[in-house]
Amino acid sequence: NRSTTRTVRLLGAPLDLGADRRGVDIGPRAIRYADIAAELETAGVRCTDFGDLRVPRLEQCETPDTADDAKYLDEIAGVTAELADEVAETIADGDVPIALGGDHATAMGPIRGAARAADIGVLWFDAHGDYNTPDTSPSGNVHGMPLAALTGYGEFDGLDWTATPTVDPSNTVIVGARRLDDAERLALEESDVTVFTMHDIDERGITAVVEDALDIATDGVDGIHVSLDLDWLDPTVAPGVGTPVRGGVDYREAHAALECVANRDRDAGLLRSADIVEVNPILDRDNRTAEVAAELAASLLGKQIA
Ligand code: EXY
Ligand code: MN
Ligand code: MN
Ligand code: MN
Repeated sequence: NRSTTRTVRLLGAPLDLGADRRGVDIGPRAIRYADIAAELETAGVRCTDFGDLRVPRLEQCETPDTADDAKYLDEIAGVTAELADEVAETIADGDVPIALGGDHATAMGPIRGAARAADIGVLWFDAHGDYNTPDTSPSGNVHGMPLAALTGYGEFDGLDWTATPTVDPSNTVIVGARRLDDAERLALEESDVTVFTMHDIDERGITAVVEDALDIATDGVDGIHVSLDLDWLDPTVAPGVGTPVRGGVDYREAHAALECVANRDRDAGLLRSADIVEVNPILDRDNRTAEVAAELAASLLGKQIA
């Protein structure tokens, strides 16, 4: 049980080198304009904002070869290493870091940072598996690969840390998957990562699925990281994403899911860090997706909505 007021530290990471569609680098700003700070305060936490990490602009990077199997991997490795340091420092200061992406390659930063201080499980809310490797990726886009890298699957040239798992695959759970590439699906089946699809949510309901996901993610570890890809939601609710897939969770299900996490956190003090990624304001309508992102952050931090 938690008696003192927690402080969330926002860490902006305008990283767009892992995705094809331009605009996801404006995500952190849009989420701030959606007033994530005020939303978080309604959840009873303090909120501080450490501004944005410096990210190389795509125009200034060397253009990758069309055959490049992991585009901008070096630059992404550099940015996420810095973000990992910021996250580790935040946790050492006793605060809760929330990284604002940026594309989903961003998540390598906070998860690497949080895993330095403790053994953690990961809840990965996403339409996708993000379990491709440079060998299996159909696109060469690194935002389709972070979960493989983090669980030590596949070969990532020049990323030494991927040789061993940052998080144990048996404490890694994907929730809401509905589009996996063929090789990715096979690799996931052979892995110890748990995948709950939209089909599972249809059949069993969101809260039953998330309770199971929490049991798995928290088994034998000290805490969890929550990775929230806005394309987890249905595109009618969150249109501002680069890789939308129909048939996602609705607004109520999304809040209910994060409330489950918050309830478990309230009892056990589990939440070490989080990221909110893939908000693309260029593709959005009236900043709706950033607003949903800000509200979901509040649910994750314990705000109860009616
Ligand atoms: N599986 C596809 C790829 O690897 O290219 C699409 C990945 C999208 C990844 C994102 C945002 O969750
Ligand atoms: Mn993703
Ligand atoms: Mn996704
Ligand atoms: Mn509720």
